Amino acid sequence: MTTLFSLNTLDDAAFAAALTGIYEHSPWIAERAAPRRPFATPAALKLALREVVDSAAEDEQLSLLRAHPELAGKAAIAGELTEESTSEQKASGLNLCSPEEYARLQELNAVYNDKFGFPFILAVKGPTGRGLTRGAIIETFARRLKNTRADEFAEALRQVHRIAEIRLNALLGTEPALGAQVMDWCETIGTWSDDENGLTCAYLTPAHRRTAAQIADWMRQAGMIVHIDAVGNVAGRYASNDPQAKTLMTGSHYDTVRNGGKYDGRLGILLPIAIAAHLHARGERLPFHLDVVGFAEEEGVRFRSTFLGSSAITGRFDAALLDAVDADGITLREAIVAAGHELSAIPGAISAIARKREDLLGFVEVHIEQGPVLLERGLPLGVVTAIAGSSRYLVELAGVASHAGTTPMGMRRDAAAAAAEIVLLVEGRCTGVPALVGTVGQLEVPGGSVNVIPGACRLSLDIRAADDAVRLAAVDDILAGISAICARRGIEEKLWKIVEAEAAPCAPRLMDALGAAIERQGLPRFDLLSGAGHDAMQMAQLTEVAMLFTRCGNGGISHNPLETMTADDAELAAQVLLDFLRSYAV
Ligand code: HGY
Ligand code: MN
Ligand code: MN
Repeated sequence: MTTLFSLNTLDDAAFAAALTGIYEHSPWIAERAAPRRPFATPAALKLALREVVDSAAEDEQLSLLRAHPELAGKAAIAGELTEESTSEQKASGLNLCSPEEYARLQELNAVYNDKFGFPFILAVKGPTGRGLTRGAIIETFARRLKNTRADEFAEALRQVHRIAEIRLNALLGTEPALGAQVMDWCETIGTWSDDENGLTCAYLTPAHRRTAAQIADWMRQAGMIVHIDAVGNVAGRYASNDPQAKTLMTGSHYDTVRNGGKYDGRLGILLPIAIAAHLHARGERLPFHLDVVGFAEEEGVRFRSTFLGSSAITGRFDAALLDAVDADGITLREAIVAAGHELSAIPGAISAIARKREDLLGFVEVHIEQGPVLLERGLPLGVVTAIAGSSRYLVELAGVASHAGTTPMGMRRDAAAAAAEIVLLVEGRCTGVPALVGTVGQLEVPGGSVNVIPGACRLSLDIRAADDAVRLAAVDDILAGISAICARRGIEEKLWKIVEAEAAPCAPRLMDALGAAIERQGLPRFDLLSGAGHDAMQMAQLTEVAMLFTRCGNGGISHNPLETMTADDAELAAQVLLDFLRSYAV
């Protein structure tokens, strides 16, 4: 049985020999990593091997890629695959392709090799290590074919490292049990959606309430005391033996954007539940209450205002929002009543949700990075320094709808043309300014027709920055720019501010504790800014906060069905949070 201890104590040649099958036909990688021993953890060993490859010359990296067989290719047919590749391709049924699938793979192999000069490489055992379906493999193959060579070269190397990680797990007999559990739970609730294609779980819809009930159930099974509060937060407590103990909070949101990903928010709820279950199975209690909150609403999809769940926890819930209406004219108040709460009790029940500062030790949120930074650095985890502040607006432009064929260009009051200038204004103002971003995410011509000049156009603004002064200056310039565009074009503008969230710095003491736990996993601490908003920025109004980021695959994409992560990274995040909790000095 190979263990980390044996790998650390073998001589260099025996070490390299023990890792022969980890990187396909490429012994040079383990040979170069050998002198860096001893490795404190498997994660440290994996990182060292990755760093050998990433620091190698490009032609060595290319030879590594070319050492891999095609999927269901000639080598597979000729039975010339390595033992590892044979079992991996078999685990995904690549040895059982239909004639159509086989023909498609051969066609993709040929085009891919011709375009990139190396074979398509994919960890076919997938995010949980249990195997992708042939359909998912073929879809990924076709999607990555569109990459630039530089991007695809980097992605192919990342897939090689993922294959090596899965092979090392098998060699060492280490399975990411907590991580796989969290991935499975994300998969389960990821199938409950407001519409049949893609994951949309908006506030208090049937899918949202089914998800809440399931999260509550998993909390109960983990030995937690659970209730769902008046705004739909699922609040679970893994209680300390000391009833007077203070409380450390963690959690994230379980609502999603339209057609979103399975891990945004949900990872940060399900991962601490898996930790509570782990502690419960051991009868281990903490010197503080561990409260896990599934915040009911963070994305602002249904009622346009964000952080409804966490704002109730911080005592900053805006009661005026109870009259907000969704696209079907249902008010927030009606939605809460439909979710089973007494109308008369609502205002009091919401204010009763608020937590007291003096009861809390802090709030720590685990969340996917939703960007490419950790992925490109080859790091599974990062410590967040601050969460960017954001300003969101809705803009309505009113021009004159008129005949597309008879109205001379100089006589038009075209609302969509004005909107187009505004999109470029936002892009231009925010480009080139560090840690400032601007987005027009919604842009529509209500009731538009092909042959009618748009008389109306609606759009959204989302401006973010690490520094509030930078953000507010950009907002001022953009709003002034919109007025100038509308004045010049004879367009009437109306705009509503829907979100104003200040940047939230993370607490150095909590960051340091997370960083130390990451280093105890044999990984380097890496700090980074969060461009995405999170419940932690709301919780920062009430207590000190910190965030632990996990790496996102597929180029770091998020708010998209392609959002992905691995069970191994979820496992590392769980081990780091567990260590953080056990080491937390009250
Ligand atoms: O938009 C955001 O930053 C978050 O994902 N709601
Ligand atoms: Mn999100
Ligand atoms: Mn989120």
